Amino acid sequence: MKKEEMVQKAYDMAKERYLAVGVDTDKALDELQRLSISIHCWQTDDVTGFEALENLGGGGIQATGNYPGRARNVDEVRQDIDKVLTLVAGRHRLSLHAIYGEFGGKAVDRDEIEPAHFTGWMQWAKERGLKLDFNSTSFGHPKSGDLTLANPDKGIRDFWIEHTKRCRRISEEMGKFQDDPCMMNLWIHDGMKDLTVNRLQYRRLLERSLDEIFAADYRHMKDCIEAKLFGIGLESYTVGSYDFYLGYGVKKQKIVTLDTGHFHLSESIADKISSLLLFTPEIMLHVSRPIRWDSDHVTILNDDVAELAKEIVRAGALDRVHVGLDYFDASINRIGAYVIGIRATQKAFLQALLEPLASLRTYEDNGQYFERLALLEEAKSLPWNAVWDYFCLKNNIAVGEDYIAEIQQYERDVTSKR
Ligand code: RNT
Ligand code: ZN
Repeated sequence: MKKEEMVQKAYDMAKERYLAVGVDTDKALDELQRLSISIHCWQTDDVTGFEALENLGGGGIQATGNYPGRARNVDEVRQDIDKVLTLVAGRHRLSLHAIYGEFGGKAVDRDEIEPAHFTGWMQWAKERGLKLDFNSTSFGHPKSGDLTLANPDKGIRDFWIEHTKRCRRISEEMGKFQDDPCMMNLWIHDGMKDLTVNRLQYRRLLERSLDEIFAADYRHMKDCIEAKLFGIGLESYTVGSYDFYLGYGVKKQKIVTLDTGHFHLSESIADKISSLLLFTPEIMLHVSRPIRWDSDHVTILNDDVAELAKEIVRAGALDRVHVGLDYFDASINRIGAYVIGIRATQKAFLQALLEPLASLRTYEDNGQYFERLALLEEAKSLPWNAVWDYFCLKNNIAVGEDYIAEIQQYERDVTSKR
């Protein structure tokens, strides 16, 4: 039997099987088709960027591994993203960091960046029907140190305030150009390595910096603020903790970014969705995979991601939650890293969309908790993978493991020659 025929047959059977538990697979497929994932550009080059500045360094972030073939310039990033897009179904977004501008070999410092440095990206994205998102970059710079927006030194603080203001302006231009709001994420690493005795001071400074940054109102971009638990070398205190940004987000109605690697490992990120939906306007996600710490391993289909997707679908919040990825593994083929992570995220949402929710909720309403648990268990092995294969087939992209060979070929032809 030909593969297409097999996939079609399996889908027809799966469709019947799902109907028996009250689930419409065609409807689930339509919703999955609309799920737009914000693909992070920084897995292409290990979060290096293309500034022509001297003395970079400065810490705040770290990628590990030295697999050959990383993108060395904007053209190579685009080439790699183009390849990735041929191996995943759906229409997605691309999330850029400020250090990925087109600076034409000139030393443009972070407090000098302008929309003009990103018009090439806007044009390129438009040609592909991609929407752009944006991020300010406060790490990897001589002024990064341990404190940026929360630095008691006004000169350094102002430098980063100016940078972040400019990032908002760039995001506004992107949003206007693409006629769709640009999600701008603000994450800073600010913190201290050891016991800190003036925690309030730095948090107050960060609050003031944010107020200043957010003073201008924009219509085509949305602000997202991302918390973190700790950073390497900054283990004892993080200025922008979850409590801090949750409080700020609720007070100022900003979008809180939940990075799945930024919490205690036993904490459920999925459980935060329903609370944030009540008190903040929308939610931004950085789907990642922490191993022992915020290690930014490639996203896979594990229980954490599956549960996160389920909570979003159960809350009927697909239109209020923005799904972005954030990992950078420099130890394996980078194109492969993207494809695995994007496909895993889509699989998690597909499983969520195929959940027999009506029956589960009836059981719950009736206090039938054995029945609820039993159906949840059985739902795990319903033939969702037949629906997944059909989704890939219908979109004309590699079914199952077929993408491995395609990535190996791209490695032979392109990345191995860099
Ligand atoms: C770092 C944050 C942040 C970065 C990117 C590059 O811990 O997760 O989102 O990974 O901005
Ligand atoms: Zn993140």
